[in-house]
Amino acid sequence: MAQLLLKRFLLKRATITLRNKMIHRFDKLATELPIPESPDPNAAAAVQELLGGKCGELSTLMNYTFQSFNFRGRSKLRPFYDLIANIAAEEYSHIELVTTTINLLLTGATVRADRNRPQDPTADPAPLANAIGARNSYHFLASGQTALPVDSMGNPWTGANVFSSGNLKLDLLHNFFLECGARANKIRVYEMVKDPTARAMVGFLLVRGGVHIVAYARALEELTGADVGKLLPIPDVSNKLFPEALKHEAKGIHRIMYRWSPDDYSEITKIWKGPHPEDGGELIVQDEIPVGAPWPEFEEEFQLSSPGGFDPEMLKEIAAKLS
Ligand code: MN3
Repeated sequence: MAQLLLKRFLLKRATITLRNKMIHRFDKLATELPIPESPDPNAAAAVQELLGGKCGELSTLMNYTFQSFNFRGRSKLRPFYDLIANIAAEEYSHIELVTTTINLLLTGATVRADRNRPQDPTADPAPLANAIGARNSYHFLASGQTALPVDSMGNPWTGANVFSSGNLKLDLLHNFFLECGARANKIRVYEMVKDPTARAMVGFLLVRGGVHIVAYARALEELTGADVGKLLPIPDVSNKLFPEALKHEAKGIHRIMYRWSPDDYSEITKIWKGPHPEDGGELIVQDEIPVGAPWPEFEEEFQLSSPGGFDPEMLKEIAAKLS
């Protein structure tokens, strides 16, 4: 999880004080993910849409990041700047979660070679035989059975997905649209993929993405007076129909905006307030970030690694030549 901090630095040997932007990173996942029942490379391919698709987490992360970097008139419009910058920080934890889901689904998708024996490429079936039917070949050819910044069809994520117009009303409308598009994709992936890991990830992100939809709706309401909340939900399906989302909503997580900085972004309280447009519960800003969950342990995939073990004598020889 990332935490964006704006911190004052006094340089010891300089007379100037710099305001330095930083990221604090915590080695935790946003929520706990169960281990898949079985490897499922085609489910992993579908989940890629939620990472590198037009409305995927890379897009939400980079849209809000660039909009916050480019934001002009911060003093005058501070609550809106704080909101966009703060949500950008949370999105980092979402790319971690989707990436981890893809990696869990790809683990064991091919027969794992033996660490102590050289892999026989002529074996029958061939070591990567199981990959031939996988929808995304890049998972096996371009990476060691890991996630990539691509969509569900293997198209690379692109900066063309970033919209940063310089007009706050337009950017907020775009962000509202982007989050609703992301929600539609999450629901469709849920309906394509039965795997409990993918569904746990989607359930959690439906709830947190829902917070961001409401946040941009509230921001537009503050800025213009329009009742954007009346449009919700888009698509017209309640999160409460998804057991994996309902679990988090029961804890009130759909009404909480975390403040991803110990000192900054405090003016989000001027936007994140009042009743939730769907269930009427009170919107709450929480200063503490969530505790998070440990990353799962991933074993090596030996068929793609360099030959296991090394000859100590050979290493000595090389070291002698280099010295
Ligand atoms: Mn997100």
